[in-house]
Amino acid sequence: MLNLLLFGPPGSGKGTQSELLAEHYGLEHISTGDLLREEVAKGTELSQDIEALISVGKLVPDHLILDLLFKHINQMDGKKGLILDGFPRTYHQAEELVKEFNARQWPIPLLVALDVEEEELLERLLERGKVSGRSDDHEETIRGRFKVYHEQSEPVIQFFKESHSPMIEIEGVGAIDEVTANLIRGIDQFIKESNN
Ligand code: B4P
Repeated sequence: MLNLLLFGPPGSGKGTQSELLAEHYGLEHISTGDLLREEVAKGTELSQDIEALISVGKLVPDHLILDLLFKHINQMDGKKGLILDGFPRTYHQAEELVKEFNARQWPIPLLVALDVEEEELLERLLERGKVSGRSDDHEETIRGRFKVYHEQSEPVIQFFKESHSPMIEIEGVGAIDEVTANLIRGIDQFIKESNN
């Protein structure tokens, strides 16, 4: 069972590449950003709290995303491996993920970190903002999301190092298909080494 985590700053291509990798490896793709946007679309009381956080570039509370994600995973048939896109985004989410996967006797996922410079990220997200209609794709919020990424999400890398969990870093700049090829090369190498 192959399990992957697509990690990186906002706009690094997590969503874009996760879909392509899910297709290539036959994995179930789960985007926590999409799960939250679906929750917002339902228009419940919780939706308003989530939208208020997303629109200013803040993360939603860990307990909320953990609950939403594992409920979603429990509804799946569980045969396919998973690609989680945008999760974990905090040290605590990473700890809980490993606990949960251990409890299910599933292999700890490979963390695939996409590396892209901030100027390129800003350009991509402003471009996406012209068509996405997303409340968080404008400059002030994007800069806030970069700050949140450095402060709250980068420690996930630290967790993976400390716990000796599998991790690779991949150059995320270039045409979309070039980045996909880089990713597949890195992941295939990991699979080969784990089978030896
Ligand atoms: P997400 O939905 O995860 O969004 P993202 O980080 O902005 O985007 P991503 O990296 O997927 O970029 P994409 O492929 O679209 O999160 C949104 C919000 O939800 C968060 O800020 C947070 O509030 C909340 N949230 C989500 N998960 C959470 C969690 N676990 N805990 C707490 N809160 C959570 O690419 C961006 C653009 O670049 C696209 O337009 C794409 O076409 C373009 N692009 C991609 N690759 C390119 C390339 N190689 N060259 C040129 N352009 C490229």
